[in-house]
This record gives sequence, C-alpha cells and structure tokens, in this order.
Amino acid sequence: YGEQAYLELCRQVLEHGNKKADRTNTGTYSVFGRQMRFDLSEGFPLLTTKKVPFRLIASELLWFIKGDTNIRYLLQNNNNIWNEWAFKKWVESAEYDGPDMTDFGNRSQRDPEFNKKYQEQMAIFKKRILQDDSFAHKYGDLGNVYGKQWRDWKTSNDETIDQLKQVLDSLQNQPDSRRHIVTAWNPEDVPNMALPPCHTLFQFYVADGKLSCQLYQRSADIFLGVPFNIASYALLTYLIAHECNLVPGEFVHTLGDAHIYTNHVDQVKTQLGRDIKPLPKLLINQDKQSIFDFELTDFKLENYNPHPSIKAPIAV
Ligand code: UFP
Repeated sequence: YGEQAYLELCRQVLEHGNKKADRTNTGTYSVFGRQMRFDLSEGFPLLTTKKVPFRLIASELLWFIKGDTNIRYLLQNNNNIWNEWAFKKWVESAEYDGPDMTDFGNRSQRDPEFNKKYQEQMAIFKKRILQDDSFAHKYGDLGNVYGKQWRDWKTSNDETIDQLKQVLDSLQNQPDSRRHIVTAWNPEDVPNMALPPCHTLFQFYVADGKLSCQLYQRSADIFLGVPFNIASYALLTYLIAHECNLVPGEFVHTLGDAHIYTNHVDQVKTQLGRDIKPLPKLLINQDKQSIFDFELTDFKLENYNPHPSIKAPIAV
C-alpha cells in the first residue's frame, strides 16, 4: 500500500530486475506486471521520500484536461517537462540550421561543451514557442498526445469523441457501469506521436459514494516518471470525484514494463535509505464544480514536508 509499495517495487527491481537494453540506449533493470494501491482518503499520494514538484504535475494535468497538445501552455506555466519531445521535432526538421543536435539527450549529459550549445538552442526554441504563433503552431505541437485522445478522439467517419465528458456523464448517470473508460492508446495515431502514451488506459469505479481509478501504464520509468504519474491520476480522481459529488476512493496503479534506468540506480538507493513521512492534504477550491474550470491556483497542498529532491538524467 501507498509509498511503502513504491519503495518495495524499487527494491524488487534493483534486486531481481531483468537487465534489458532499451530504445534510449541507457539500459534498464525491468520487471513486467506489477500493481500498487493508494488509499486517497488517507491523504494525497505525493511521495515524501523525495520532493515531487506538484505544480508541474497539476499544470500538466490541466493541459491534458483542456485537450491542449501544444507545449506553449506548459511554458506559459513555467513547466518544461515536455520540451525535449518538441525540441526533437524542431532540430530534426529541414528548417533547423543551428549546431547539430543529434542524440542531444545523451550527449548533453556527457559532454559539457555540447551541453552549453544545447542549452542555448533550447532557450532560443522556448522563446520562439512563446513569442512566435506560427512557429509554436508548427513545432510546439506534440501531435495526437493525451489531450487530443481524451477530448477529441477522431473516429473513422470524421466525428470526434470527448471521452472525458462521456465518462463524467456516465459516472453521474450510471455510476454502477463497468464501462467508465478513457483510452489514450490509439493504434492509428501511435506512429505520429512524439511519445506513444505511457499511461495507456484508465477506468473509474463507484461504490459507497467513493470514486476509485485504475490506470494501466504500459511503460514505467520508476524513478522519474512513476511519482509524477501517481500524483497526476490521484489529482484527476480528486477532481472528478469533486465534480460528481463523490469522495476519492483508491488509486490502483497497474504497470507493464516497470523499469529503473541504470543511471538512476544510485538515486534510487539514496531514496530507499529515507523514512516515509506523513502524507500531505490536497484542498480544492470549493467554489468551482466542473473539472474544465480549474486553474493552478484552485489547488492547495497542505503539510507537504518531503525529503529533498533527487536529481537524475531523463532518458529521451
Ligand atoms: N515515462 C513514464 N511516465 C510517463 C511518461 C514517460 O514513466 O508519464 F510520459 C517513461 C517510461 C519510459 C519512457 O521509460 O518514458 C518511454 O519510453 P518508451 O516509449 O520506449 O516506453
């Protein structure tokens, strides 16, 4: 249960994980098919054994909920978590004429000289996304990522499906339904996506006035991705419960390929040496009802006193 289950998973993967090569050429220790449960009534499941930036999680979730797929909104909220994926499209395009950025993810970590150039190009890229509408339109858009699939799924006869609205309707009108599902995995779109969805499909469940959510995550970067993913779906569950006049129940997190990158091992060991602290509380602005109206300032985290954050390189 809870953070204990997360730390247990880390331990297990370090001890028994399969050493596996991966797309990013980093190397991982990996297991397949695991599940963690978080009781949302006990508090908000933001890890306490390292500091997890709630602000970034909340603005990313609001971006998904809006159906937005352009990193401009994230940059306006000082959120840089999707930059690399948009930047990659830019530097691989015919229009880019700056210094060679091939394999910038790995090289920027190994080569300080290159890293300087990379930081320069990234700063120019961000500025243009914020200031130049047509550039942002062309290079800020990540394609058919989560926001698109949740809110604006294209059907074969050119209609669209708003999965999030549909699930809100079904939760309110047929709470006992076993079909409260939103899927981000659209096989037709996967080839055109900056990153095929890691959180693939989620389902809600109503019982005893409580709303629970289960996520199937096909690929899980246990150290960097998973703490975000837990908090993001917990927040989504809180928001949907709020709109539907339900109380948050459980978040059930099911993982496919759950891996620790070889260059995260020391960081994970540091984290495993720390004690779990009490969970924070999440307060939501009670003057708002619809999940489509929330802004960052409508959330308040109370009593979040985690251990310090732990830095680690992200695999792109
Ligand atoms: N990843 C996560 N959670 C996310 C996200 C990405 O863990 O929300 F967007 C990680 C999983 C994996 C990598 O390490 O990103 C995606 O690579 P791949 O598509 O090869 O599975």
